[in-house]
Parts: sequence; C-alpha cells; structure tokens
Amino acid sequence: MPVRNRDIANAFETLADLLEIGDANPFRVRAYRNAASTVRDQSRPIRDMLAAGEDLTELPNIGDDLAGQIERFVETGHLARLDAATDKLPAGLTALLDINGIGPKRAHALYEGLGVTSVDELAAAARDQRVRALSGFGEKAEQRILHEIERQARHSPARTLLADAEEMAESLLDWIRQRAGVDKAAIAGSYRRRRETVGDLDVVVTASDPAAVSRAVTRYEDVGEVISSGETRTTLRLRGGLQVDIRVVPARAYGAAMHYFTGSRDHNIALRRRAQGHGWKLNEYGLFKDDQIIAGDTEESVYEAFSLPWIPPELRENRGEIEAAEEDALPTLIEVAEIRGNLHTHTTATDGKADLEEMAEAARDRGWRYLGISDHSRAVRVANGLDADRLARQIDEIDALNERLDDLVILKSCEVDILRDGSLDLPDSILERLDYVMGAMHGQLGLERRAQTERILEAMDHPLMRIIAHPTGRLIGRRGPVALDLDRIFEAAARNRIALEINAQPKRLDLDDQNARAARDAGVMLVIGTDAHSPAQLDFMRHGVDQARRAWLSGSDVLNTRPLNQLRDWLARGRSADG
Ligand code: DGT
Ligand code: CA
Ligand code: CA
Repeated sequence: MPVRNRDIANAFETLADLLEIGDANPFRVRAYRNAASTVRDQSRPIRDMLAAGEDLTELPNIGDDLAGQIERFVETGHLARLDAATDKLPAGLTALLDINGIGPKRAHALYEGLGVTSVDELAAAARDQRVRALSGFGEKAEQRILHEIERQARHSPARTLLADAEEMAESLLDWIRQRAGVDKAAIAGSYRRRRETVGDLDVVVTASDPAAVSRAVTRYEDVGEVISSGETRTTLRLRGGLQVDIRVVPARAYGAAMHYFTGSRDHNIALRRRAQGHGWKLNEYGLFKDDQIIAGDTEESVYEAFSLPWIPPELRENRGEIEAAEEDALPTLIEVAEIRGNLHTHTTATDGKADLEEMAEAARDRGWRYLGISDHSRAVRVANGLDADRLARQIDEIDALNERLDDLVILKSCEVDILRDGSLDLPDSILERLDYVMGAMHGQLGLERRAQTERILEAMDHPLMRIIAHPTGRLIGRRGPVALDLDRIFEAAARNRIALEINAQPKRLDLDDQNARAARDAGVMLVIGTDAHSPAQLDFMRHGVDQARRAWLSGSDVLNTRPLNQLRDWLARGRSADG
C-alpha cells in the first residue's frame, strides 16, 4: 500500500501527541506538528515528489532529519520514531487528548496511575470512581471527564466527513473501473447526495462477470476487513475504518439501482408511493408494471416514467424536490465554475501558512478575479490576531501588491471578533479602511440563547458589517452550533443586507444545508468562503458549493459568483436606500 500524504501527516501528529504526553521538549513536539501540516497541505503526493528526485528540505518546516524520516517512511511504510514512541506509550493515549479538559499531563497521569490506554478504559475508570483518587483530579474532574466523553459520543456518531471519505472513495472507484469486465461503476448513497458526513459508501457496478468482480474487490489493497462477500454484494471495511457496500447489478437495472442506492430513504419512499398510485412497483431492480419492466436502465428513465425531470442527488431528501420537479420548478443549482472569487482567507500575518503573494498566486491559479484577505483580529490570541497597527500595515501591503497585479484584485478585510457584548474587536477608524468587514465569534460560545442572539444582532447593527462568518460556530462531530435564534438573525441579515457565510471548511460547512436554505428563503444573501489557511485549502471551495447545492441555491443566491464591479456595488451599497 503506497504511503499517502495523509498517512505521513497522521503519523507525525500521533508522534507529536505521544512525545507531548511523555513530556518531551516542546520544540520537538512543535517541529513534528509543523511538519504534519506541511505534508497535509501539499497538493501532490510526497511519494511522487521523492520519485521525481525532489528535495523535501525545500518545503517549509522540513529539515534534513525530517526529510530523511519521511523518505524512510515512504520506502518502508514505517515511521521508526513512532514505533519507538509506541514502545514506551500506547498509541491509544492520543485519543484522550481529544477530550475537553484532558491535556498531555493528565493523559500521562491516567496512564501511569490507572493503566488507562483508551477513551473506553477512561470512561470505565471514571464510572468506577477510580479517577478521583488520582492526585490533581478529584470528584468534580472525574464527573466532568465522564460528561465530556458522553457528550462527545453524542456529537460524533461513527460518521466520516465527506471530504475525508473522498480520497478513499475515488481511489477505490478508479481501481474498480480498471477491473476486467467492469462496465460502469459509481458511488451512490449519501456520498452522491454530498451530505457533509457519510455513514458508509455504496458502490454500484455493472460487469460481464459479476462474481469475478465481487471476488476481486475483496483483494483491493486498502481493505482492512471483508465483512461479507457474495456473488453480487460485498461489504468491506477499509483500513481507515470506512465501510463500503459494493453491489454488482445487471446493466438493465443500473439506473434503478443507482436511484435506489442514492436514496435518500425518504425520497425513495415518496417516489415508491407514487409508483403504487399508478399500480406500479419500484425497487432497485427497476420500475415494473404487471411484472413487466418499464424503466430502469438509466435514472432519467425512472423519473421520466413519472413524467418528472431528473432530480439532482443533492436535492433528494424529500424536502419538496418531487413536488418542485412536478411543477418544473427545480432550481438551477450553483456550480463551482460560477465562483469568481473568495472572501475569507488567512495569511502568515496571523495563523495562515502562506503570505499574501503566495495566496494571491494560488487564487489566480484557480481562475478567480478577486481574493479577500481576512486575517483574525487581536482577540484571537492563539492565532496571533492583528491589532489596528498591524492591520494598517497589511492594508498598505495589499495596496502595493494590487499595483503590481493585473488579473486579480486583493480585497482588504478582517475577520473581526465579535466580543461578548456584540462590539467589535477593532476600532471603526481602521475598519473603515477595509473593503468589507467580516464578523465572527470565536470565544464565549456557551452563552445562553437570548444573550448569544443579542450579541450577534448587536454586531449586525454595526454600519460597517457586511458578512458574518461561520454563523453557528459548529464543528462537525465535535461541537454543536451555538444557541441562536436563527430566524431573528436571518431577518436582521436581510434587513441590513449582511451576507451569511457557508464556510467551506469540511469540518464547519456552516451554515448547513437546511439553515442556508432557510436564510435564502428569508431574503438573505449567502457567501461561500473557504477560510483557507493555506493555498491548498482554497480548493475547499467545492465543499462549500456542495453544501450550497444541498441548500437549493443558485449562483445568483451567492455573493461571490458576482463579477468584481457588482460585488463592489453590493459591498458599498451597504444598507443605503436603494436595493
Ligand atoms: P449513510 O450511509 O448513513 O450516510 O446514508 P445513506 O443514504 O448512504 O444510507 P445507506 O448506506 O444506509 O443506504 C443507501 C441507500 O439505500 C439509501 O440512501 C436509500 C437506500 N435504502 C437503504 N435502506 C432502505 C430502505 O429501507 N428503504 C428504502 N426505500 N431505501 C433504502
Ligand atoms: Ca451510505
Ligand atoms: Ca450502505
């Protein structure tokens, strides 16, 4: 199995965690974390770079020693330092660090004092009241740990972020397509509907010899476990843990199978009910009338039998799509190619990995005409947020850079923190010099609903406010949305003409599909921002577009599909009189 960038980055991160738990030198720990993020941000496979004889020490954060370690890792599939570290401390300990309130010191104490090596063991120890006896813990800490473990279990059912599933899914699909006798292969299920997380992958295949393909897939290089295998259906678990259902179907049923396994279940049930109304039967083998197949080779044929146009998978959630199709009122969904720029990015001035020029070049490479630089403000200390002086310097730098650029315009912004009372983290005197102000909350996310809502509403009353970034603050699988009265937020956004973001980071996708749709229906302008902290993350745009499509949005509903002059008009118009 070739070593992927993700494997290298994960190994370095695990190593850094273990070193930290073992109380190693913080600079060493930092060095591994930085190396992990460098590797993760490469758009090309490191193994290809090595094969091409490229020098890894030219990458940021990679010195001779790390380059050597990576090279041996790619050759042997092992990171020797990680093997050595796991001889001393069990790798399972690193999962303890994901629990709020447990840092490296506590993880070490739990291991030394109680022999805890995993989250499950920690939960058991806490339930048996063994944790409170450890020095530095006590009864309160024990209860909080148990509470956090349970809370996390609720927020992270075993689902995989769509973006994390993608590389595994596409590699598997490519491989299946290359098997002898395979005609068609595609991924259906929630993956095709572009849900933000997937429970498993559902692969539909047509082939001349189904049994041979079903046997072959069990030998795919990334298989961790064969859960079941039959002539036409195979269930696998990939090494990363993701489960895959592979079904080989007859060519004449391919469309019906794609339709059935794309789901959603609720969409299928609604369509099946229509079939019953006609006295037909709809299932994964086709659409039948008196046991005669009347449609099923293509998805279009299935919809056409109901006199419906083909419905994009992103809409198939039984949220009104069948009715809309019937009235010929399906939206023309936004596409990545319509995106003309990006209004949410970071640079090395705060916690980004690339400087202004590098980000500008990367934006131009993506065919964009404008790039908004929106570094953090001072309240976000961990990100080295900007104060007014540093922001002023960045403004001058951007002005100078814009003089030299001719096919891209850098827009000046700031992701200014919305403080607890709804005031902004920087004075108006500096905010006035920006092309637009983007507000966001990073602290005090636990306020109760009324206070949290008032806080944002106050910020939205600021005359310079133009965009609210990641409005609910949720992190998928980790942290739920803050308590907010979104109806009031939408009403204020529509009234004050403030755009709400669909943040394109795969773990945020905030607003989510249903909230973004409700916002649009309330008259709110949406904006898709990558929140990119590196050039590679500019490619997150497509994840935001996926979420926007699930929200039924067209290009015209999204601010950053506009040409620059229209965007400038929109930003400048603010809440002035005319529409
Ligand atoms: P997931 O995997 O949890 O992210 O979500 P899906 O939608 O991929 O669900 P999955 O993998 O359980 O099943 C794939 C599709 O198969 C599902 O979207 C619709 C179809 N399907 C599964 N079970 C049923 C069922 O009981 N009735 C109907 N009508 N369709 C089903
Ligand atoms: Ca699935
Ligand atoms: Ca499935």
